[in-house]
Amino acid sequence: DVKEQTLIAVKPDGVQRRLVGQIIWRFEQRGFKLVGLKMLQVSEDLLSQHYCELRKKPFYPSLLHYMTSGPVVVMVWEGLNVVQTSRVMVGNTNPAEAQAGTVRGDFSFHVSRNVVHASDSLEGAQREIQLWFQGKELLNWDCCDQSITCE
Ligand code: YYY
Ligand code: MG
Repeated sequence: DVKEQTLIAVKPDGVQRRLVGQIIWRFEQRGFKLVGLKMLQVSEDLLSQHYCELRKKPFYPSLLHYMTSGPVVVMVWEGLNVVQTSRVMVGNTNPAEAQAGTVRGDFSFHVSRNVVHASDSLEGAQREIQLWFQGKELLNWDCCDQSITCE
């Protein structure tokens, strides 16, 4: 589905380290289409919904603390297999196991400071996009190279 969408977020450590541009560049370079983008200071309420599956984990309190420690940049990217491909581009959750060439493998070494978030499934992506964005914040537009890259 060329209209598949995923949620990518540059976490507070990535914003502090001025990695936003490089991370956006990787998704542009791969050929995906940006359909939503904003910078915000996240509330604990939104984060607890975003990470609802992790709330029993021992690292959960420090995860919330870190994710609310500064602004994040959150994006929706669109394209064929974008959910799965983005996970590959972002790399393993634990940067020690992330391949060089992935965002985490190139920019991080600690699991709790892994720079970026990417939805892990189609259903997860849909849930997260609805949580972070209002429908009107997502643009439906034609990218000029679409007929060349994917049809
Ligand atoms: O989807 P992904 O971000 O790759 O990993 P999750 O298992 O969903 O965990 C979310 C988030 O939690 C992870 O990116 C860092 C943090 N975390 C942690 O601080 N310590 C762990 N042992 C596991 C995850
Ligand atoms: Mg996850």
